[in-house]
Amino acid sequence: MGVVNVTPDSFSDGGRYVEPEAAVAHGRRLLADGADLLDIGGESTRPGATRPLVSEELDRVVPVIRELARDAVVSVDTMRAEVAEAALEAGATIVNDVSGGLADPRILEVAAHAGAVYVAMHWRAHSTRMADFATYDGPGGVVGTVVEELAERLEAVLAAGVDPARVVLDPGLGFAKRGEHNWELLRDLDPVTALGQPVLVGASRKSFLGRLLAEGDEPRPVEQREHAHTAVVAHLARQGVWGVRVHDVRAARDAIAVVSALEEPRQGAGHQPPQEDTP
Ligand code: PMM
Repeated sequence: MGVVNVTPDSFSDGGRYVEPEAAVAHGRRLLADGADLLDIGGESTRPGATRPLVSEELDRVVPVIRELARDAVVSVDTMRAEVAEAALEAGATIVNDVSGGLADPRILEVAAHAGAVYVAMHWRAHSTRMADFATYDGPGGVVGTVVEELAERLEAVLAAGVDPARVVLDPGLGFAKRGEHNWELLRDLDPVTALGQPVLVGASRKSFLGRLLAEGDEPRPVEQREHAHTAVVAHLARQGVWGVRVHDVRAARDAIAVVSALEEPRQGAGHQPPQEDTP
């Protein structure tokens, strides 16, 4: 899943694709790099971010979705029912709701009514306040608690009428989670997979990678976290996740090709013809 942030303030690529033409061109580049689908969002969820008006969010995403959905599978990254509805009308077929239906419960009915795929991410509060909710003191620790809270969201999603075959779950790395929480979730994804739904994970460029690679107190800058992220993608591919939400599609594709080659030697390394003459 290639990320197209049509926002002035995302931590990873804020402002670069805020003009519709730039966002569409970026989406096309991600498709050329091998993205299976594009995730188009108009609200930054970086820690501390304030929310755009509904009208602003609509103006950002709808024209970009309309254009890219002509030749790509498109998901809309939104927590708002109204935006999801307009995005689905414009050609999106997936609703990626980082709040898992908590921010605007009507979004579940919108997804159900449209027969859309619905991604429910683990979430506790909007970006201005989420750092206050990063505690997981229960007996199951962060993994047990996230699984429990995701299971509740799954129940709500199904109760709203979304087809069970169309629900994807996401542990929500970085959302009301500190670095150690993200690492624990990455280490132990099986309980999330055991909920029986496809799993999506977004680790790309996130600050826990910046801190891992810090020099002294200086986190590694956002644009220099890609090698570490590629290693995370290889790990996730080994876990059999359904999807990875990434900014650099080429790097992720390469990591997945390596894992496929290791797991299925005869079909592995993608669809290359055999090259007998190379060592
Ligand atoms: N992360 C961001 C935005 N949307 N959606 C899902 N399903 N999972 C995520 O981890 C996720 C998301 C924040 O990252 P960005 O600012 O780079 O888009």
